[in-house]
Amino acid sequence: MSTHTELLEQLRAAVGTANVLTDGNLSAYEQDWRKRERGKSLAVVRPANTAAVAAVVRACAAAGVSIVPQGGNTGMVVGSTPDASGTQVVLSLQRMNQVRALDAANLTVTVDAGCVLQVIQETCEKTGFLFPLSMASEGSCTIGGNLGTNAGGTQVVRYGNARELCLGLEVVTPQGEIWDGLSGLRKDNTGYDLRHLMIGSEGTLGVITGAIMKLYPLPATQLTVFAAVPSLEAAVQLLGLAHQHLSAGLTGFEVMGKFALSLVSKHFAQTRVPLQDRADTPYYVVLENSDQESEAHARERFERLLEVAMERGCVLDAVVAESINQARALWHIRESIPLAQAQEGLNIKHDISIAVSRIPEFVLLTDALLVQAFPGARLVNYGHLGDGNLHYNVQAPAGADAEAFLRDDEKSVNTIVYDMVDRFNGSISAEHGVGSLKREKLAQHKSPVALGMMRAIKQALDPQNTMNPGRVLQH
Ligand code: FAD
Ligand code: S2G
Ligand code: ZN
Repeated sequence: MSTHTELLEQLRAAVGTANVLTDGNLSAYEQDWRKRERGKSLAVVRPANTAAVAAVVRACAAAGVSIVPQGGNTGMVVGSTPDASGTQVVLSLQRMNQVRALDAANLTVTVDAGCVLQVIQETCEKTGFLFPLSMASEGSCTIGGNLGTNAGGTQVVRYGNARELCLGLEVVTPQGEIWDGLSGLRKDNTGYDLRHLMIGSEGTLGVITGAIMKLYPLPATQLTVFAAVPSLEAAVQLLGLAHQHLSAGLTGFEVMGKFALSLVSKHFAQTRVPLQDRADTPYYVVLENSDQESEAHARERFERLLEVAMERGCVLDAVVAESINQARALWHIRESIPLAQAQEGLNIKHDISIAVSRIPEFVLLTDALLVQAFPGARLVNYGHLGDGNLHYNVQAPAGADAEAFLRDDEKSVNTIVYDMVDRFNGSISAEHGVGSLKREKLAQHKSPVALGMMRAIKQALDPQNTMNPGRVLQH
């Protein structure tokens, strides 16, 4: 019997025959969300609990078969799908999807890794708490993937990213041992912080099976505005005023280029985008304030901010949401941009971070280089300006063959953008991680000392290189 046949038998014994998928349409597990690469797995395995995950990992380790941990498969850098060899096991956490416990006094919630982000948000809200990690993929992404990629989203400016919201992990190591780090302590200085080593490791150092996350009180008031601004400089100025006037209440600050919004109007006609007819506004901002003070006080501060911003000319016009539904509609516009881009076709993504103060200059210089080098290419610029994180994406010229554009031009587009990111001391991946898509770029842009330390950690924890090989680091 071949090792693969033997292994498949062991996997069926570990998780049940129905949860070892080897044929039929497995594209949900083998095709990445951006449709950049289609892999082929030896099997997709869906364990129901941590002990079963450990049994799967042990069996694969003994057979020398690689594992690709997978949550919602919404990742942007081809990190959660198998390669084309047909020899890797996709370990899907989707059956481990329960909220395990909520501790009101400790302000923590303990969840299975396969728990969908939106389910965690809604479960906590029902019990009067806020779990603040939020992004457009929250209906399908899982907390395990959020921690695997150290995801950011639209409330980082107030609450931080997945890393800052995590107090502990349960992990199955590449050798199939279970590390229970679910203490939920806010202070614990006993040796290396293994939790932070695992967060952002993109499934290359172990399988996260559980997590304990911070909770916050639900805000008493939420105020949201959709503003038309005359330039990126004005958007940065508005951010400064928002920090000044709203202080800790500033919860979200997103910038959207006019062309990015035009894709939303084009592909989602039912989504009304306000203030689009202004010829003098290349950029728009969605800004949110939320806190515990009374509606009257919060509104007074919010309106004062907008007054000063208009006096200073950094806001030309604005729509303030008059209800929670209107606020949701304004956020829905912002969150529709990546979906509209996908409808428009294959595109080149740059998830970059630069010091906020330098973003306007970065965009001015890089736009000019790209427009000159690739006439007709369309720049879809938007993102989390509050954290200095832009989704500086490039779409093929209108009517052009997008596949050919990526095949022929992606490398040189990336070189222009990432060389400029280096010049501005930025990061080539602010929140999506490296996966396999940016592995070469990481090798070029990260310092040799940093890469050496990462390789030493990978060698120490996964010497067989069976945990998501070829992601983050080259073989
Ligand atoms: P997957 O895609 O399944 O996996 C992602 C990575 O994590 C892979 O390397 C995988 O191996 C690893 N992994 C998954 N589960 C585990 C586990 N249990 N243990 C160890 N490793 C694991 N991302 C942002 O940061 N901010 C955004 O604003 C944002 N917006 C998005 C909007 C849209 C429309 C889409 C489609 C994606 C967006 N993303 C965003 C990207 C994506 O949603 C995040 O990277 C998310 O964290 C991935 O979660 P997932 O469960 O889908 O993980
Ligand atoms: C977002 C989605 C990825 C992209 O919506 O904030 O992270 O660039 C992005 O489309
Ligand atoms: Zn984002």
